[in-house]
Amino acid sequence: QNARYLADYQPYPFILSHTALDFTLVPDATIVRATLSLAPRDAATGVDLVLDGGKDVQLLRLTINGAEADPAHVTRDDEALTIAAAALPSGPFTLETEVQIDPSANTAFEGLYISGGMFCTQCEAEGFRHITFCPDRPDVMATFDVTIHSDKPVLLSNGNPVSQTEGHAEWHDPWPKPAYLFALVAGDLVAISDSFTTLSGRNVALNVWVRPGDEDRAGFAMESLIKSMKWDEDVYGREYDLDVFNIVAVDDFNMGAMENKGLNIFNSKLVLASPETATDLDYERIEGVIAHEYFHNWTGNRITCRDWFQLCLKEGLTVFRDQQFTSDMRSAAVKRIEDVRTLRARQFREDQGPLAHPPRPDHYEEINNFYTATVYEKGAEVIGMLKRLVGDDGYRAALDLYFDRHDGDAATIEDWLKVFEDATGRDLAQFKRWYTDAGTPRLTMREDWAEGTAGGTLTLTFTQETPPTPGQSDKQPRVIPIAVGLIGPNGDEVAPTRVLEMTETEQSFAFDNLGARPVVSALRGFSAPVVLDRQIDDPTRAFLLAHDTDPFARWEAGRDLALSALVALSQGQPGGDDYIDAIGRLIADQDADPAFRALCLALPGEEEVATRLYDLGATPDPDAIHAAREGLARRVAEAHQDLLSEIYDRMVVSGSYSPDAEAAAKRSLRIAALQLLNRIDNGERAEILFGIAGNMTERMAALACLIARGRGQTALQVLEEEFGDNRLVMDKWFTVQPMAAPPADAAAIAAKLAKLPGFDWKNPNRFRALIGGLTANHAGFHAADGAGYDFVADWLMKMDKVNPQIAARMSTAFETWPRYDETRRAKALAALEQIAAIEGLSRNTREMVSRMIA
Ligand code: BAL
Ligand code: ZN
Repeated sequence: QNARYLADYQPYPFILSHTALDFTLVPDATIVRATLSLAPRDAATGVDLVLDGGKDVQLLRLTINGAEADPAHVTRDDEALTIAAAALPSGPFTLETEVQIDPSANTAFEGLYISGGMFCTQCEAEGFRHITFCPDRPDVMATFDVTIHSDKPVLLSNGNPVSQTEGHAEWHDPWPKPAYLFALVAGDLVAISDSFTTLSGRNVALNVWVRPGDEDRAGFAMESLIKSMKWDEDVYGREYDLDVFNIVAVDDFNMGAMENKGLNIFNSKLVLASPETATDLDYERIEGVIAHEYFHNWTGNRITCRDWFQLCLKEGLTVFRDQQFTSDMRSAAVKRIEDVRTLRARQFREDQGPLAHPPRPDHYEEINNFYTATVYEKGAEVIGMLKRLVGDDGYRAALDLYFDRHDGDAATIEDWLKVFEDATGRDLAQFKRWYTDAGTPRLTMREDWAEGTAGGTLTLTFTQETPPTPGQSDKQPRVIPIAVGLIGPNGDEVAPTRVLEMTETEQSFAFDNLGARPVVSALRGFSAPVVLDRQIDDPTRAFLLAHDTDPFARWEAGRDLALSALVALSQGQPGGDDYIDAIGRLIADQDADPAFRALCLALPGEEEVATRLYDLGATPDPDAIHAAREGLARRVAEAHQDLLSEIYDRMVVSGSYSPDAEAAAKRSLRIAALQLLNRIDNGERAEILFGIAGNMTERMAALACLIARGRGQTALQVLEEEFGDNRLVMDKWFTVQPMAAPPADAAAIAAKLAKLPGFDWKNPNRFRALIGGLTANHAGFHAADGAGYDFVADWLMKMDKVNPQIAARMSTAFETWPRYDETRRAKALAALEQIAAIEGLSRNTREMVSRMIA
């Protein structure tokens, strides 16, 4: 009964036109004076004024139009301050509050808190109410003036600087924004600076602020920002709109980063990078997340969400835009494969379990629990489908209309779909189900071949069905764009990609005038987020892996071949020969992109095999899956030892380190070869590589190989001696040990690491590093004795008291528990029930755990 419902939406009964804030920053007694310029939306209604405000906000003074408010008209509870209608003027009025807050006690990192001596904020989704009283909802938008008094040398807020003197700074943000986009930073910081000239010729000052000593690791973030600004102008025609753009790196941060207007605040792991400390993946993520936050300036800030149910309006679109950006900066084919892998690993998993929800949920208890793969990644997939259906020109016309029509608005999914309808003339009523319905559709494909005098006809019949999800038992058919191509028996493409538009539960599509029966390349580019079922044997998969012209479909064929082998092997049946042959041919192909070969060479993860087994109606056995995967990897290494050694020796990138796609691709292929060879050389190559590699990408890969072989101790010690004072490297050190360990040891290793003084668990990155390291070890976390479950549950209970957001997010490690055998299910359920029984459990964790138990 604590849920909030989309259907209950009402506009806020007051208009807030301007917010002036004055901060006197003291770690345990910060004073915030807020001046809100308000007016009743409808002068005749005479409603009470309800301002959000947490119990950590202590009210010192309240005036209305300069006069002290009569206490009889003011009521306060743990969540709000209410001023009776009788105390309010009938026209516009000014409400001033003075409150005291304690940033030093804020361990939840929502609102104003302190990280490494620096004051900083995180207000999305509902953090502003921990700073002062206000209407803390995204459809209430105001211009802001902010004054900061502090002895910290650097004082930042949103918008443009107005004045900066010692101990004092003023900022003005001319763009109306909701409170969740407010930000403030005060600290001992240094900037690396640059500038950008926008398409209309305005000069923007750019700064990346870091702690002194970190400057030499901030250059890549700045480069990424400049590339993002240019790309958004070139591809979407979007220009930046303030005189300054600031990015600040913070060590304690619940999320990856935050798009506050003109003042993006980042988790330091998504800003700081040097070849010695960051991997290629870190660099790629930094580039992508800097872009993501920058792109929010238009998709999120200039056009925001009416309410939090619409979160995917800004997040799905902004993820889609950052995916496009990365595709343009790097390899589009590789990026698509990586995105699909992430989608399946995180979002399909979510859709398949008790936490399934639509991209636009219709109710929630705690909005922080809905920053999910469904809202983000599936939200992006839905936009990809829209683009596929309306074409590139239709998409651009719709986006232009969206920016024209809704600039300055707090918009909805209905507004979003309407611009596509108006720009393209399409009816999107059925398409909307992608936003409102949970679950991953199962698409079954049947092939019928008929010879005829004018050539053969291939008829493809598709059936769609979406399994029930919590609260949604009956699903209607969706619009599914299915990209299909045909490959002739000689390996040539006989029909280029055609997008079939499926709208019915069952539907057939014919391809005429074919010479001989072709092989179908289906769901090219992963044209829709569905599970495709088709009758296909391993030789046909191997044929597609060799000949498909669509890189995604080609990779998928290899993936399916590997999965079919691993499914068989984990069930004690023979398998893998076709895969081993086909993969040998692929890696011998010197013309193929190294990154693509690396992706094909990496075996599917154990969790992915578990998912496939579950999809097939079997109960996954984590130990059997682990053994099957280890066995197959060893057989690949034995069968292709010479080829793999040659790749390993040849894919050395000469010269100084560069994080660009080409160099990273070579390293990824080399590492993929190393990981296989590691099964038969007992870690010898890994040991040498760890000692000589000049970059963290190869060193971490080598370290993981050594740990997997039970000989990581020396390397771990070396890394600790070299980087003991570098938090980001030490996070990797904490992650890799339980993650790469033999499963039987993983929980014990995690428990040992948790006792180290360096396990600064209140730091979200360190907590995620260790707990996430264990949960990423599939057979380790799901150990039959329940040690993994117990360890994680204990830490979630501890963290919940300090930082509920992090505890709730990490609890998703348990979301797959219903898949497993009875013993594991009983142990996982007992762990969840233990958490649920805690008195004073946060709303965040309570909601997650009760959904998982339900
Ligand atoms: N808006 C929260 C962080 C992000 O998605 O960019
Ligand atoms: Zn975002």
